Amino acid sequence: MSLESVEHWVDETSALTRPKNVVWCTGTPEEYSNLVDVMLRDGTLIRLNEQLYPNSYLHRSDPNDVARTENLTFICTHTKEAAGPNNNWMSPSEAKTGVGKLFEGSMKGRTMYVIPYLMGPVGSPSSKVGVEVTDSPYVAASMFLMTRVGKPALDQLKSSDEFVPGLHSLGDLSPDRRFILHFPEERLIWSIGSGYGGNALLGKKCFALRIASWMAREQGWMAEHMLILGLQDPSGSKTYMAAAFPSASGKTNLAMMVSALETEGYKVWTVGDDIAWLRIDEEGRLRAINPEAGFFGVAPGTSVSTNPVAMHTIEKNTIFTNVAMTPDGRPWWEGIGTPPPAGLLDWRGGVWNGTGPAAHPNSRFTVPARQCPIIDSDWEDPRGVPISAILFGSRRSTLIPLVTEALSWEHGVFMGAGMGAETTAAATGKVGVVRRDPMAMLPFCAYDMADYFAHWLAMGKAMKHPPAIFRVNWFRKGENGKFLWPGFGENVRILKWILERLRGKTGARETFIGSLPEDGSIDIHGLSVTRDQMKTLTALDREGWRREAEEMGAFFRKFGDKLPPAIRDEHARLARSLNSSTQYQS
Ligand code: OXD
Ligand code: MN
Repeated sequence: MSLESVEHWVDETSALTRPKNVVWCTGTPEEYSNLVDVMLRDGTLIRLNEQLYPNSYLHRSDPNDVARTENLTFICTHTKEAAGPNNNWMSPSEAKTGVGKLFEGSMKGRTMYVIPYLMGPVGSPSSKVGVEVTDSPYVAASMFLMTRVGKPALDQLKSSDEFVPGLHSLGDLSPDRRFILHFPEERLIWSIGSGYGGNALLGKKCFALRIASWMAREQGWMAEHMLILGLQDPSGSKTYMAAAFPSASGKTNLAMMVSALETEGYKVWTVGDDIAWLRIDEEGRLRAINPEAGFFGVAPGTSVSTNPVAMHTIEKNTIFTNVAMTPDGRPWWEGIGTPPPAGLLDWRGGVWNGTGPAAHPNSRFTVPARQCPIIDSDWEDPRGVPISAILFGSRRSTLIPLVTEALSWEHGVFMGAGMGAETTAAATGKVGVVRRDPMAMLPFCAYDMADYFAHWLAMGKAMKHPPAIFRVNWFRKGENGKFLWPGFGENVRILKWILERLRGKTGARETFIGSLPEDGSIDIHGLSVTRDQMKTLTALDREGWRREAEEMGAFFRKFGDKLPPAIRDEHARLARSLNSSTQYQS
């Protein structure tokens, strides 16, 4: 039944895009190697050193096409209000006719790949089917690494009618004719003019976050930009946490952390590094699955000291995009921990002249998750893993303490809703400016964020055992411009503090921004961080918070009357504590 609807949609799509042939993917290893062969022949892929990086390749994208383009990403709902002030909006009819024209004959002379894929573990009530049609073999191969292609999806289609169609064409790769369109009401994705991951691997941001955020609100679950990790304690018991951070802010590093407290028995296990789908179980707890089957991680800064687990994960079967390449065929990037060798080729393929980055700042690795040496034994459990804590984090060089515990679910939702973040290279635009990025979902929530906050509040009410919420910030800098906290594997010390808070085993001082660690309650034995630094990292800077509260207010006011009263009240409470006033028109 549903397979027929897929076939019907594929026929329509090929009539529109007119490819030279159509290939249905069933997900076998042979298909993957055929795709690779096609790309090795036409230069889309370059084989890396087969001894050191078996079955691994380098792809260089068009230099105009290296990151998500939020300005060219649209939500096409019947009313503009549904998309909210946080999205670019286009009417569905304008989108279908205007952008439809660009798809006419866009696949001429190319092969169209039809990729049925499953987001989520096989057999999970949370898992969902997508079908991507693409004229890019690079996108097709990447989908093989990032999702469960073929049989798992077709099997699920036998028992359910629901699938999310996604049409992708490279078009002519011109940013002038690039559009990433979402039709959440009909669960449809159209993307043209880009081959970059977040714009083109439609299972990821387009489906698993934007379309899924819409479905989640309708169906009473949550689709979040969150890593999922398990923290094992010395007794061997595991506590799962989900953490939302904006793009390129260390989610992969946190999810794959080699704990600095491993000899004491604290160890981290990876469930996912980017997206979580969360549901309430029969006992009233929140459970999370990782809808993806691979990692699309940021390469620069990844090294044996910052993320040895990722370095092992990407030793084989990996596609690297826009990294530099050494003369002996190894991938190279800034921060990899080895000096750039003579004759290094930069991300564009020319000999690197030593100025500017050799690897693109948003260069990536794409790799199957099962290769991760610390992948959690339950990462594919159809029920998902129970979540005890939710963390919100972002890059903030000032103000935001190392860790703060929310005073209640409502307060935690407010913390996430008001979160400011310094921008990164994962999206085009200026890097390092603070913008409000609620729950790290600003680029990914397909509907009015005021309704999204209301959905979070409602989910909290529906749970008997809601997770505790924490705000974290590893990115504080001192006056010398250096980070105050060592980060990476040392972040386990903060996870340990969180675990102790969950168990009521350590003290915190309650303040109007939340509960801050009591002096000495964060385990810093063996670290060179001074007590003064710890004081700065956990201090409350009233003047800074006054500005922060004002900036939050300016952001919240964009949502007008729709802003849920609980968020308004939390904001007013914060402002009152700072002796300043906030105003909302009502
Ligand atoms: C990503 C992103 O690729 O958030 O995960 O940009
Ligand atoms: Mn992401």
